[in-house]
Amino acid sequence: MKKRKVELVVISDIHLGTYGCHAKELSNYLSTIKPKTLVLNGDIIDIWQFRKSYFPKAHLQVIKKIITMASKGTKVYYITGNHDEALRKFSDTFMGNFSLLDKLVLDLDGKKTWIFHGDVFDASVQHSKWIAKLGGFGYDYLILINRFINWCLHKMGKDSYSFSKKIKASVKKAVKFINDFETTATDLAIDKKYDYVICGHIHEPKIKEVENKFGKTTYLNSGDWIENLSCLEYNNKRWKLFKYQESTISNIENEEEQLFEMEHLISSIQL
Ligand SMILES: [Mn+2]
Repeated sequence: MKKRKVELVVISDIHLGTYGCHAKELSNYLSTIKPKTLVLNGDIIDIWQFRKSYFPKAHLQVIKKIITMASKGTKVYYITGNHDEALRKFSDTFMGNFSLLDKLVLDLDGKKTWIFHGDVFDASVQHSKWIAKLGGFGYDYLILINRFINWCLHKMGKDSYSFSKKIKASVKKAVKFINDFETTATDLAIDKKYDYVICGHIHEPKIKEVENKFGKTTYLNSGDWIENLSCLEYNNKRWKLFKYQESTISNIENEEEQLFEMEHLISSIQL
């Protein structure tokens, strides 16, 4: 298969090592691209929620694909997030094409581009329980139970249903949190004269131009690989929000894997 050349790809919030992670779909996507630069913008390996017993092949496959990319010439920047902050003590490590960082500034065709995960705003943005939930075990189980229900719905020929998306949309606080996050990021970016500010963290993919009385900037969020299956691509001076085709996502494709996940759910409930 001929791979699509892309100048820059930004991916965040993969959460490898959790039930919610769509590693197989991400793996499929990674097989189709050949980026010059790949930025992994935080929460890639979920060290917070890491269970020794849960790291399926598909999750390992994602890591392998990224290492292969780096060995074939892709410049890989791994920016740490709150779920992989254990890696922060190794920040500013450079090995060949691979760099481990807290934040990154790139020059994209003369535009100043500021990239960081975004958890740094958790203290300044009004405290929200929603964001704490994104990091909790409860959220991971909610996703897993949701998948099981969707599997049943599919068998009955019905459409899938997303609990957490519904919760997120209906809870005013969650909406306010997202707005506050974006405002905080863009105010700072305008103040620092960045043309683009790129975050992850809040699992809300977006590209929007923002203007305040001091100037303007473009806010970009790469989303996540739990629910939105999204990332950012930059090519020929243009940004695109990539979304993995909904129709190609089967919740749990492989019978064997599905059994594996269900056994896990049952054994963890028994605990
Ligand atoms: Mn995060």
